[in-house]
Amino acid sequence: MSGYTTKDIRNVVLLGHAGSGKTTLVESLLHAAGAAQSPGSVEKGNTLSDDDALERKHCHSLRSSLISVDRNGCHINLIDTPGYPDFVGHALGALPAVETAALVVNAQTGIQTMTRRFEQWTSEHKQCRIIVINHIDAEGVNLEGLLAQIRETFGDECMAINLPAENATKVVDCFFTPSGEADFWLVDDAHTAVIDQTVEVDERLMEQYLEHGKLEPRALHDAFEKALREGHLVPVCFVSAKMGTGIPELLEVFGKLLPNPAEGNRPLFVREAEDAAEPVAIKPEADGDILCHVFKVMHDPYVGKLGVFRIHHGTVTKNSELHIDDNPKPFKVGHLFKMHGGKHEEIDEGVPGDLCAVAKVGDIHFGSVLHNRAKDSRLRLQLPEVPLPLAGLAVKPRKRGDEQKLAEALEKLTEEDPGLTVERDPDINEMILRGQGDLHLRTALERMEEVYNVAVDSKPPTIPYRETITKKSEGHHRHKKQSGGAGQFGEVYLRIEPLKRGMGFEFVTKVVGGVIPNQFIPSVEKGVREVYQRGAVAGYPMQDVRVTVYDGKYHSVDSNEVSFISAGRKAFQDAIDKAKPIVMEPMVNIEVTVPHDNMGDITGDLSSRRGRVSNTNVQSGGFVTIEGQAPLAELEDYQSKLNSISGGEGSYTMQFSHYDPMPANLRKDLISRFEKKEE
Ligand SMILES: Nc1nc2c(ncn2[C@@H]2O[C@H](COP(=O)(O)OP(=O)(O)O)[C@@H](O)[C@H]2O)c(=O)[nH]1
Ligand SMILES: [Mg+2]
Repeated sequence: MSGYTTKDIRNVVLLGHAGSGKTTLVESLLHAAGAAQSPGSVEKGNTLSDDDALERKHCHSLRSSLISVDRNGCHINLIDTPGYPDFVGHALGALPAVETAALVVNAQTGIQTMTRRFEQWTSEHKQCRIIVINHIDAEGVNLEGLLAQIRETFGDECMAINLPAENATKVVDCFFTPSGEADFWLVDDAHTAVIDQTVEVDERLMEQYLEHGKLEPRALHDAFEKALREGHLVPVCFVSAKMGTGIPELLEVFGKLLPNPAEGNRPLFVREAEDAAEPVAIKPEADGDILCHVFKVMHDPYVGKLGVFRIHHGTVTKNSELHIDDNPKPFKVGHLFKMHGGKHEEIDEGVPGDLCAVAKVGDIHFGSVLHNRAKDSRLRLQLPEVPLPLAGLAVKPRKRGDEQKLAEALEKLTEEDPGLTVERDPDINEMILRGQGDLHLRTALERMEEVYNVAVDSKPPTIPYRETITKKSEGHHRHKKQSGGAGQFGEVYLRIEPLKRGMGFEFVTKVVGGVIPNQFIPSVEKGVREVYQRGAVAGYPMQDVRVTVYDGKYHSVDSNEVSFISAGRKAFQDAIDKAKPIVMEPMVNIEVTVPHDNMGDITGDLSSRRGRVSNTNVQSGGFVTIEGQAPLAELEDYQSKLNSISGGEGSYTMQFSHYDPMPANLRKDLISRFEKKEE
């Protein structure tokens, strides 16, 4: 199958809101290129990219999927991605592996939130872009209006290079050989507009153009690539993935106009150095050292863990020995694969620019750099930032003894998805799975049960409240027991005082004259720390307290460690009771983006959640961003509320800010719940 070289490769990631038709488009492209017998359908669950059992069950993509099409000597690698914001990690992860992002817009629904976000990300990351307007066959769509809206939202660089014709049952070319009549606009005008835009990036070409008034499309190639790289031109194409309209034309555009790996913007590699990281430009040359990066990890039931990578430099063969990041011990590639949805095919070699995979390499993870010389051990690729996962679920195995199985399943899940993390909270002995939102977490649970066969119990994670004191006080306890044999005796006097936020715990000894012998001081501290970690009023860890032990008494026969642990614990508790203890709650900074019309509802809802708004910013396309702060405890169901207010158009991010004292009435609730539990 091979036989192609770097210049024949096109790498394209399909991005767009869920339902825009990306998965259907892949099927349709494969069919038009003669690869698939008949195109699969998302509803029937027989597409190549939605190959996973859960994707078929839910009829939408949950992970990125790599498929290639060979056509007219071009090898096109397509990465299909999920469009739901919850699975954005999979989509963002694929960006550094490709030259071009194809933004798929559903003509029926217009530009939607995720498409807007993807457009922002890809233009920020200097990715060549193309816009594919899909669903042009649907009833009552206004394609002319949509094109105008796209230009208004994403800029006038978005220019049609073909146009719908004969009531959107055909498309006519406006670039290579403009002729025929379109449903709207004049083909010649569209042609001139694209040529004018293209020559603007090349002065010499511009002069030729002005002189002759005409240029061959072939003469335009280099300028066209430059315009794509600079974001000076974003071609727009029309298709119906379902009917096949515009699909052969789109394949032609991919092959003839999109950049090959040598023509795209260079990936952002940096060499880590002592003081600052220096950028390194990598040209895709076949000879010389090997440099790759892993953009996807997947667990296949037959071959195990697969690391899918992009070759940036050199040629990878079965005999290549590659290091992972700064690991001094290389692994041997052994078997090299091309992925085709869930299937893989063994190949002999991978050329620069191509996307390949290796199996059974334990240490490979998302973002790993693979290379063949120690000198490159400090090379890193700058990865797109995936939003910090804040939605959480505390998980534990339903069956005792499944702990190991659960840990393994969680590891696989987080390896596959850069938007998912696992935290262990030792304070409360909880395992917390964090993701982008409710759907994300539910899907992860489902995958654990159905794919990894671990039954899991889950509940909202305990909010990490903290306790502290607000004034100085003193505490005392005399521990004395006389029951039969040896007695127990220990007496402790201590002072406590609040410390500044973030100072933590301090334990000071000011005992004079050995009234508490040195050997028992650690026992006193142990007792104090027990209370500090477990909490004194509501059952949450304390913070920012200094404890000074200054007096006490011991007994030469009856005193022992246990006595002083107990005396320390109770003296500290006694002091806390007199020090006006409070409960503190985590506050987060929240940023909500919604259509302008929803602004009032969002700010109203935030203040009903004890939040406050600090700023609002108008965004393009009729959106606003509202910034503010709110208690984490009030935001548990925020995603679903936001969805219902904004009809699914809204999105939000949040980040931990600081701890604030809880209002007295809410604190009382927490405390009484704790007291009931203690009884
Ligand atoms: N009418 C029409 N429906 C389409 C077209 N492309 C996709 N669909 C349908 O739109 C839905 C979403 O398609 P899918 O490929 O899963 O979208 P994705 O979420 O972007 O991958 C499915 O029901 C498809 O059958 C199209 O060009 N025309
Ligand atoms: Mg899909």
